[in-house]
Amino acid sequence: MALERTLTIIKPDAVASDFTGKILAMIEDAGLHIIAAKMLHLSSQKTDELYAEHKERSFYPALKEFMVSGPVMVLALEGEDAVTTLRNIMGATVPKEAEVGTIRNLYAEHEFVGGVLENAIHGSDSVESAKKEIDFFFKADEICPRTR
Ligand code: DAT
Ligand code: MG
Repeated sequence: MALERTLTIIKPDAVASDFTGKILAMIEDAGLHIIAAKMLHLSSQKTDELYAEHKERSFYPALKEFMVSGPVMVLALEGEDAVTTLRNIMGATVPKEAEVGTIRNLYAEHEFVGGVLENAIHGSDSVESAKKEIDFFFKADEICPRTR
C-alpha cells in the first residue's frame, strides 16, 4: 500500500443530474480524502490539453462536445493506493459493462449519447498522470493536505 494522490472530474452529465453529492459520498466511503476541489466549465482548449492522448480518436469531437456541455467538479484526492482505489469504484469506461454498484454503473448513461459515452466521472490512470492532471488544475496553494 502506498499513499497516493489522484485527480477526479465529476463530468457534466453527473453534475447536471445532481449526482455530485452521491458520487463524493462513494469517494469518501472508499477512504479517499478530498484535498482540493473546484467547480468550473471546461474550455475547448483545456479539454484538448486534458485529453491530448485521445485527440486523434474518432470519438474525440463528440467527447469534447460533451466535456464542454456544462460545468464539472474537479477534485484532488489522497489516500492509500488512491489511483487504483478510485478506478475500482468508478467501474469500466463503458457504463453498461461497469460492475454493479460502481459509480458508472449507478450514475452514468448506459447507452451512447451522440456518439459518446457520458460516463459520469474521470479518474487518473496512473500516479504519473495524476501528478500531471493535479498540476494542470490546481496551484500548489490550492492543495490542502490534512492536518487533522
Ligand atoms: P477512462 O475515462 O475510463 O479513463 P479513456 O481514458 O480510455 O477511459 O477514455 C476517455 C473518455 O473517452 C472515456 O471516459 C469516454 C470516452 N471514450 C473512450 N472510449 C470511447 C469509445 N470507444 N467511444 C466513445 N467514447 C469513448
Ligand atoms: Mg482515461
